[in-house]
Amino acid sequence: MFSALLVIDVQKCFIEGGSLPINGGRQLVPLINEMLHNYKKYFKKVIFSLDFHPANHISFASQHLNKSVLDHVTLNYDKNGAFKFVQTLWPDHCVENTTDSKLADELNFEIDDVTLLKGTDQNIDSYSAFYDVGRFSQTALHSILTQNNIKNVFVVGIATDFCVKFTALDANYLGYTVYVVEDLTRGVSENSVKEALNEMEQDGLFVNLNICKKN
Ligand code: VGL
Ligand code: ZN
Repeated sequence: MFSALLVIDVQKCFIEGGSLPINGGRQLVPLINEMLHNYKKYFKKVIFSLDFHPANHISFASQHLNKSVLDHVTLNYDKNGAFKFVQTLWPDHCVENTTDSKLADELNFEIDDVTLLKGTDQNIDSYSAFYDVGRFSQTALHSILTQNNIKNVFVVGIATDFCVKFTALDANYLGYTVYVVEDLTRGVSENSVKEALNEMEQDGLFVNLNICKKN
């Protein structure tokens, strides 16, 4: 039984200087590198996801009349019956094939690691690295993990309260044993990070796994 490390969205867009900077994002890079240095041998696969949107993506406030960043809109999807998603609106971010969408400089990506794009459909957001927010379509992640006989996933990255949370909850939904390494994540806001950690814990995930050295 094998384990994978999922490094969620550690991209230029989400660190200081990017289009949707998350507090402490840049700090994460050396910490994740140190974790890779110490623990990579325990992971059968290391997978780096990238938020990768078309320039007119539905999650961008710029695509909605009279809406601002952090407003919400309710989107209706009807693929498998009615499904409504309350979409948070973001600044234009992680636009496909821009510098902003690239992995953070200095992140220790190696040749045998996997990258995975998400959020590539203009009409629906995908916080999780497994599914879009309606679970209508999947990325290759579940099949990559299945093919490699991986049953445990460790989740790190950005943002604790969005893409890390949705990825961890979907992994749990798909039957993986999930560990969220809290001190290798950074979130949008303190309150929603707290809520997200609670929500993940309620769902039976192993959160608050802290591996960074404490002084
Ligand atoms: C994310 C907001 C918008 C994330 C992605 O990676 O958590 N957050 N798109
Ligand atoms: Zn996004």
